[in-house]
Amino acid sequence: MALDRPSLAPNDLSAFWMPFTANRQFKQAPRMLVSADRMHYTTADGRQVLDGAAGLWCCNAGHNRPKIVKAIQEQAAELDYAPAFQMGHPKAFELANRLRDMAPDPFEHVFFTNSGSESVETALKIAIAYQRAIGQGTRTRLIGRERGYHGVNFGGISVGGIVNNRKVFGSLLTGVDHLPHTHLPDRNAFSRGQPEHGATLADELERIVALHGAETIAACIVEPVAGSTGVLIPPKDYLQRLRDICTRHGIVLIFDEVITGFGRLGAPFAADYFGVMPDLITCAKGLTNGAVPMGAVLATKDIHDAFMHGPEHLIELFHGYTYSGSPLASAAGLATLETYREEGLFERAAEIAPYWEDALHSLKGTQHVIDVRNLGLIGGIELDPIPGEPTRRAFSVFLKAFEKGIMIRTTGDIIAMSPPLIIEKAQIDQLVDTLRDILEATD
Ligand code: PXG
Repeated sequence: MALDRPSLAPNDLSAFWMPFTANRQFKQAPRMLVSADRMHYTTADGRQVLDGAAGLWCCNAGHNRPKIVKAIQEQAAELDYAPAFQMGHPKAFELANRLRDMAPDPFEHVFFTNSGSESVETALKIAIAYQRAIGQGTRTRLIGRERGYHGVNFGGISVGGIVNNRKVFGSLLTGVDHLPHTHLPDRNAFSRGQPEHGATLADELERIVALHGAETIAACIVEPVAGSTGVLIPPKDYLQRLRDICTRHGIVLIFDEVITGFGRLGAPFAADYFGVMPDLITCAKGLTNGAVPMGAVLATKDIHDAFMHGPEHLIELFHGYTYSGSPLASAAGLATLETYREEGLFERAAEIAPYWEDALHSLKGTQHVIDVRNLGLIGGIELDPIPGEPTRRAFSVFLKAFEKGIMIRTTGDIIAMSPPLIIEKAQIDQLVDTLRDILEATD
C-alpha cells in the first residue's frame, strides 16, 4: 500500500464496509486521517489538510480541543457506564440543564440519543405520541420535504426526500407526504444569504392539509437550512409561514437542527437565528463537538407535560437507548458547551460570516460554477454537471482538493463547506483560492 508510514496503515482494508463511501474507489487509493488539531487533519503520509467541513459538520470548535479531551479522559476513568433506564448519573442531568439554558425559551426538556438519525426517530415518535396524549389520536401522518435529509433510519428516510437514500429500501413508513423543496435556481441563483423568492412554497402545506385533513396529520419536519442535499437556504419568510400553518392546524413543527445547531449560523440554534420557534428540535453533531456520539431532542414544556399523567410508577414514554445520556457523551457535551461559551464561538461565527460570504461569492464567474449559496458559516457551490455523468465533476474536485490540502464535502455536483467556527480569514482565503485554482484547471 502506498502509505509512507506503514506502521499506521491497516494491513487489509476489505473488512470495513464503509458508510456512504465508494468502497472500491477508496480502497484503491485510501484517504487516511491519523490525527487532528484545531483546523487541521494530518494524513497517514504526514500532510496537513485544512478542514473545510468540520469533520462532517460536527467539530464546530475545531479538533482535539484540550477541555473536551480532558473531560473524556477523566470521565472514562471515573464512571464508564451507568444504566440509562430507571437509573441516572449526575452529568446527564447537568448537560440537560445546560442545553435548556442555551436553547430558546420554550424548550425546557431534553431527550438524549446517540446520533442525528436517532434524534429524528425520537422526535417523530414523540410527536405522534403527543398527539395521542392530548386526545388527537387520529393524527398519525408525517410531512417531510423533497430533498430533505433526516438521517438514515426508516422514519428519517420516509420523511426525507433524497431519492438514492430511499429507493432501494422498500415501501418505508406509510402515511407520509412531502412538501416541495425550495431550490429555485432560475430565480435565486447567487443569492447572498436568504433568497428572495419561494416563501409561497410553504403554502403547499395548506394543500397537503386540504388533501388529507388536518385531523390526520401529526407533524411536519424540515431542516431550517438543508445541508446534505446541497445547501438549500430557506427563502425569506418561508419558515415563518410554515410555523403559522402548523399552528393553525395543530401540527407539531419539528426543526431538524442536526447541522444548524451549536453556532453554525452564528446563533445557538437556527430557531434563534430565524426567530421562528418549532415545537421540537433535533440535534447531534456539534453537541459533543463530534468527539463522542450523542444526539438530543429538545421539547417544549407543553409537549413534555402532556406525557406526565397517570400513575407515577408507570413509564410515560416507551422509548430510549442503552446509551441515552451516557457518561462519556455527557462529559464531552458539557466540556463542548463550555468551550463554545468561553471562546464566544457562536458570536465569532456571526462576525466572520460576512467575510465568508464575500469569499465564496468571489467564485462567481469561475469555470463550472452555476450557483453560490451561503448562510452563517455554511457554503454551497453548485457546479455544472458533466453531461451524462452527474456527480463526477464534483467528486473529482473533492479528490483534487484533498491532494492540495483542503477537505470539502460534495453531494451530487454541489460542493458543501462548513468549517469549524474557529476558522481564520487567511484559512477562508486558502479554501476559496484552492477551489478556484482546481476549478479553473478542471475539465
Ligand atoms: N438530520 C440532518 C439534518 C443531518 O444533516 C442527520 C439528521 C443524521 O445524523 P447522523 O448523526 O445519524 O448521521 C444529519 C446528518 C454531509 C453529511 O456531508 C451530513 C450528515 C451526515 C454525514 C454527512 O452532508 N448529516
